[in-house]
Amino acid sequence: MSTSLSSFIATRCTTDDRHPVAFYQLIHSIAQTCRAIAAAVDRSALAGTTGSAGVANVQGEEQKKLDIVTNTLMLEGTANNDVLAAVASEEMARISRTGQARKAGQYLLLFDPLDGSSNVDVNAPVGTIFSILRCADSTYPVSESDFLQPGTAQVCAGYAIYGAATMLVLTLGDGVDGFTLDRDSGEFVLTHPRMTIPASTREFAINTANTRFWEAPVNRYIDECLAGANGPRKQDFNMRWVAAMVADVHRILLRGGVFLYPQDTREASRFGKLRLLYEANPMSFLVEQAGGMSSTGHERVMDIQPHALHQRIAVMLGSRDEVERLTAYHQQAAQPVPDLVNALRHLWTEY
Ligand code: AFP
Repeated sequence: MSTSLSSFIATRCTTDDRHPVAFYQLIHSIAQTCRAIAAAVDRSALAGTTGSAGVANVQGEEQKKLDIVTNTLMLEGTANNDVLAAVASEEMARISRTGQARKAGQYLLLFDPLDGSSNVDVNAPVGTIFSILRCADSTYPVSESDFLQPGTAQVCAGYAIYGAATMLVLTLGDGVDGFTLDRDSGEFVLTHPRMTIPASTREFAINTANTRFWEAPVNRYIDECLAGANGPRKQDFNMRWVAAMVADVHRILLRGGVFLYPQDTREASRFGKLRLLYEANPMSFLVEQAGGMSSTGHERVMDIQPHALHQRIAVMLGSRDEVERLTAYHQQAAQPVPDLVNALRHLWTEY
């Protein structure tokens, strides 16, 4: 017999005493909202909600009409939850419910309501990414600094993908489960229990239009993949790029692979394109829970102490063997100068 998301959550609620009932109701509300977002995406061409809204978000990026519609749906869909202290969104400059008096045992929700929103106009996959943190008990009202917790503090993360089918993929910190929306019954049904990422892969995802801006370790890694069977890797690689992180990560959760959005030399202070709190941390949590790995090239993404709500970060995640290789290339690139100098000194004294 198939397991619905509702019964999956109900079972967790009775067997897992780490969280109150309202926490599981929050996950249920997020799933219901994702169902509403799927319908909004589905109808966008008919409803006239494709294209640009003609305004920019806090990061100076053009907002699509659906970015605004889906952000409102997420805010409204989670509004009536007693344990939700405050909400932060990639589409909002400030947190919602600022200054609210907090109660003990509350949570914080962060989300990107429509990841890859430009894809909507070309009928390609998009998604919603979310992350839940505990809100520290304190006498102060909830503020932005409450959200600045490392990825390791997440208690739940997930995404919905609106593609050929709508799916919800979820972790509560003990594995990853995938549910497919049954459009007839309106229920999410467990179709992909215990998702795991194979350790090795021959598939990578990166926007190669940025090649000239990458740092040396990333160029080395991609050059070696492209050299295929005749190169040092001695095997041919395949490449995919959907331009929606949700879709690229979903493919990796299903069949392995590695996804890179590295730091590049265009804006030295930006440290990458993807948002740490709304994209990198929740996806890293899911990938690690599925047996994969996630790094900036220099450190584990989930260990980073955030300093700003909309902070950006470099991300390399997916199959363990490839992410380990990438971090090794970054380590090697960080230390050659003294070694070279010593080797030259050694040669010089021998002569
Ligand atoms: P939007 O949500 O603003 O469309 O950005 C999507 C995204 O952050 C991420 O989902 C993609 O992996 C990445 O941008 C694609 O970026 P490029 O357009 O630079 O390839």
